[in-house]
Amino acid sequence: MKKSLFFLFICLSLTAHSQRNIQSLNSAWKFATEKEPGKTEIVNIPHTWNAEDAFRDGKEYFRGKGTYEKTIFAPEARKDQQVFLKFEGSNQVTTVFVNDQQIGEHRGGYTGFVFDISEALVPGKENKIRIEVDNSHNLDIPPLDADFNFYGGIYRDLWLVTTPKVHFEMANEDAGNILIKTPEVSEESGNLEVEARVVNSSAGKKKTEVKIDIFDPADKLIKTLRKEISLKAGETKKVNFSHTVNNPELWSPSSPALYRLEASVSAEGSENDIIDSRFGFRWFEADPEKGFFLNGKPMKLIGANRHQDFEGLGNALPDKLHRRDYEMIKEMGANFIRTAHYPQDPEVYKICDELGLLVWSEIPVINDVTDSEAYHEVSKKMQREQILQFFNHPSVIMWGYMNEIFIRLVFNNKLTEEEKREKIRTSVELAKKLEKQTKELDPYRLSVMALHENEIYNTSKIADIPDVIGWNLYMGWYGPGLENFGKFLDEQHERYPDRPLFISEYGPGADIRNQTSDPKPWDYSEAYQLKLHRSYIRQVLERDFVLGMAAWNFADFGSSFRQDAMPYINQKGLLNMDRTKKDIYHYYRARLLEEPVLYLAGKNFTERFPQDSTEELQFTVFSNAAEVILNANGKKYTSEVEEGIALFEISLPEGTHKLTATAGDLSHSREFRIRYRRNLLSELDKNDLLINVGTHVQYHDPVTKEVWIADQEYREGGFGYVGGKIYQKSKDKFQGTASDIQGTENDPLFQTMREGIDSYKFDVQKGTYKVTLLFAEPEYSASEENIYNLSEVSEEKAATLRSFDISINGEKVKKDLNLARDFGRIRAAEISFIIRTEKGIEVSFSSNLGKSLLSAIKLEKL
Ligand code: GCB
Ligand code: CA
Repeated sequence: MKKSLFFLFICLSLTAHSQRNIQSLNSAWKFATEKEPGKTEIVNIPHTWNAEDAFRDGKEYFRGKGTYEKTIFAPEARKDQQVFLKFEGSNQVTTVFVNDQQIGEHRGGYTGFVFDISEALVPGKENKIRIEVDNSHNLDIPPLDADFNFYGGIYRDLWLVTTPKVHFEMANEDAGNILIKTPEVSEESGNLEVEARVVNSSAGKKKTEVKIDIFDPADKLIKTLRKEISLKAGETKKVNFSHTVNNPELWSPSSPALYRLEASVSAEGSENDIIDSRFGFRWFEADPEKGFFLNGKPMKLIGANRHQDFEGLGNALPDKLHRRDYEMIKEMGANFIRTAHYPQDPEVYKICDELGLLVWSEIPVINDVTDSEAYHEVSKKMQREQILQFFNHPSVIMWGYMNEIFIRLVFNNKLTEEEKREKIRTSVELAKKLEKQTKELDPYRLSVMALHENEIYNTSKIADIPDVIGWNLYMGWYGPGLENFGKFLDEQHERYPDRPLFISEYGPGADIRNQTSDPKPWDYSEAYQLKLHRSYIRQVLERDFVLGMAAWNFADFGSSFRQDAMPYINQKGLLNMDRTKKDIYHYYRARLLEEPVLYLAGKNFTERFPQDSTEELQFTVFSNAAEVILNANGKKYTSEVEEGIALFEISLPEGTHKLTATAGDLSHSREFRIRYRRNLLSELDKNDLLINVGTHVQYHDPVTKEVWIADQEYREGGFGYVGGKIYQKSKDKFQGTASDIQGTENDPLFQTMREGIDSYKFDVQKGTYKVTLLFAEPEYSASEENIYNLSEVSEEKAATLRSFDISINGEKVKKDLNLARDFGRIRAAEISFIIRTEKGIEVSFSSNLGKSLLSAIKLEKL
């Protein structure tokens, strides 16, 4: 064919349709696990088999093999096409069989991969597809260990892609097919380098033309580039293009301008393959002294880390929920997101491009490494897949490759010094390999790793390897003192002035059922969450050298071995796991957004119990106005806004009050119910009295809607405890026990308690009452021995034996209560007593051995 004819052919085929066919293969798979092979069910992808058991059985959730099967019909025409299975993510070893022939295996649960099944398919027939997925612990595959669940299954979309015989490369990890680089960008010009790989899967030699169309953000065609190449049968060739766009529209969080590139390859006698990709022009820099710069302008990066699981779904989310999360992150005023510890759904990177969120994406090399060739190779492959798959996204600015890699080593006292040295050596070696690979694949972005607060990262010199260092800092939570955060940063900056620093994680656990105006570390209150985040934001904003900060975590997430206020859930989220917002989310809006924000806090703290009219209550309003007015009980109060907070301390009469905050044109109201503690006993006819013993925290039961008020000391004429101490595992952690209390969902109520308590007193009137005592034995080692056998009990056992008697108004109602023996350890127990009194109720506790305990008490008038 002459050249002109050849072009005519191309033009004709171009006006025809795109020949690549992409269809989802999500529906109706026959599925079973090796745990229950007889139990097959029909499931849809995205799918995980751990959506429930990871929250029911804790760390015992099923990790093993699951098998997916279905048949697909391959039309005759498939003979002339290439057919691929394209996975967006499947955890963690995936093996594909077509008609029982093994096609391939992919290791790693967080990146995409593609299998060419063309040869194995029989055209004109039903073909059997079997996919085995295994999420067993595997020493060769990161993550080995982490504070999140490794849900098994094909948990992201699965696609069936058919292309013409001559097509853009699909194989392996190059799922992006085309790399768009912008090595030099300025206001005046944007340099574009495009690298495409074309494959000839046909039996003969092919003369092809590769064409690139570039469209501006208004989708106007601005340039067409062409190249002719010829390919031998079976050959793959790289094709490069370059172009300069003058005065490019720059991509940024406030103006996320996206260009688009369409690439097509056409070959004589064959149909076109067309693909497209978005990209953007921006440049950035991390200055160790002045902080982060985007497009030449300073920008403090502020945002959050995000895990990919969701209430009830495990990690198997529809795209819509991924998108919704990032929309909420943007609506919070954030400009930054770290994809927690692994690459996320492809949809995530698209939406970050569209919304204007800067991204740190990392691979799950976390907590520990295996000193093996295999582990190192899988890690490298993951990094390669992540980089190539998400290369074109202007939102991505940093590639991460390790998180807290020495944390297991530091806490593992079984390792010998020699073993520790070996771990350090192999980790440093791996970091060097990953750094090298990252830079080879992508010299245009920053490399980064996240560290926990420990000198070992400096002494091992691992912290000298990447461009940027992220510190995961938990002062005021795992360690003491909020102000130690800033001190630590200053010290690091002074010692390593050339190292750009980022705060990759920070935040306390917070449970919306726990409320107080007097927050303390580990009380899991929303107020403590506010206190910590407020302080950290201030300390970062005071320091130009800090590039930015990412809260841990955007939302609560599943972690099977955790025992927070809600077992199996890490509760450091700004949102709950179902994505309802905690108050702190609104605080970030007030701190970060430029548009006016006003939010009267206390969504989950609308019931207040001051002593009486003399005790002032705290009301908090989040705003970015200079001043906020609060209307309450017919009075107007004014407060200046400091660090996004207007604080009102006012006293209110009993009753229900609608409070209204106003600032400028905005107003926000909320109803609060005020009851005086002084009057609670005289109102027992109407309301029961419930007390969360052993803590300053008020607890809201979301099921019964009951409120258990914070504990108080007894005073004449009132009610409260006498004697004893708040039970605390450690003196700085106001949680009681952290254990998962069996037999209740109200863990925080039972976790906190008073130990050695002498009595609980209520100065009530004559009448009949029901007194309910709530307990939990907090010690795993508590002895079940009988106190009467004490002479036969070893000293060691006697030390863990807890036995006490209970009397009410002088009458013994319970003898030798041994919680471990009578109910079990770490288990919620409740005992109610019906009593008549002429005057007052005194529940007293006397110990036979060990200390008495009380977690909560409820008084009802019958
Ligand atoms: C960390 C880890 C993260 C944990 C977090 C926590 O430093 O990087 O995976 O979830 O702390 O909550 O303890
Ligand atoms: Ca309690």
